[in-house]
Amino acid sequence: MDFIKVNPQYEKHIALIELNRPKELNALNRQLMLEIRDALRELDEDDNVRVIILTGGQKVFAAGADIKQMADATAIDMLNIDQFSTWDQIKKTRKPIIAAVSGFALGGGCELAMTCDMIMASETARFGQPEIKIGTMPGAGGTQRLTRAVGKAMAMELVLTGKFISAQEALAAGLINRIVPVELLLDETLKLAREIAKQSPIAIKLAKEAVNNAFNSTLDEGLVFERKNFYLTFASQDQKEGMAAFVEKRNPDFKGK
Ligand code: DAK
Repeated sequence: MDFIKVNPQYEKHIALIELNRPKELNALNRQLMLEIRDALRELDEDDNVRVIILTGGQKVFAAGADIKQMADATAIDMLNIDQFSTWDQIKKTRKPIIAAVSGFALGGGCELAMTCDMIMASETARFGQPEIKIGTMPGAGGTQRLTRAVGKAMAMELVLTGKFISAQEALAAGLINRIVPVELLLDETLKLAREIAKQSPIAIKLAKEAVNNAFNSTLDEGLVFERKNFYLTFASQDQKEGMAAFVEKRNPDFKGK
């Protein structure tokens, strides 16, 4: 791995992926994206991992796709490069992924954060879809996920002007989960990850799937989907353990079975 650092057991059940191309503000070149894809695939299959944190470190999350690498591409080059395998892998990762964003999350960087399940931000975080300023437009979900997260008015403004918003504005718009001081970003993200990692991994997986399904279905379809996943949790030992622990007034010990 040249452009990311991966620690599958940063803490018990919590994996950390760190983008590591600091001089280029973690610009997402093709190799970096493939490295994320491969790391996520492995972590999703690793039974010891329950939650994945994706961060760019304290200075910058990612300033977008690598403009220098894309500048001379033709439409057919863009079509032929299998760019979506990474984005598809993020989307189909069944374990929760938390983005920890400090500094710029722009273009593909903002899209990367939005493809994760939750976003923790430091007070220096800046979000934007500035592709319009370089003669193009978002291509990895920016017009779709941003609009669903913040609504049409703000999404339209960000996509059509390329302006950035602060962490405070992103919080008010519902794009992120919370804002923490820069030096506490990883600690606070770990606290959230621990809260999730101690739950039943089976229930977490099924619940994540059901929430995501809300974006792709009518209310009635979504409710049916939710109900089936709810029933399925009752096939797990974890559900028996969780409810027995409640009755016995003790903490549950979930095994993911
Ligand atoms: N690509 C390549 N290099 C970048 C870069 C980028 N996106 N962003 C920054 N860098 C490089 C700079 O060129 C500079 O390199 P040197 O000149 O030192 O060699 C170094 O990082 C430091 O940047 P600056 O000197 O510019 O630093 P500043 O603090 O002055 O400015 C900035 C920071 C973030 C405001 C500025 O660097 C900037 O505006 N960067 C570009 C932001 C941007 O336009 N991002 C959107 C790119 S387009 C798709 C998937 C994804 C995408 C599309 C399709 N498919 C799957 C189909 C995504 C597209 C995009 O993200």
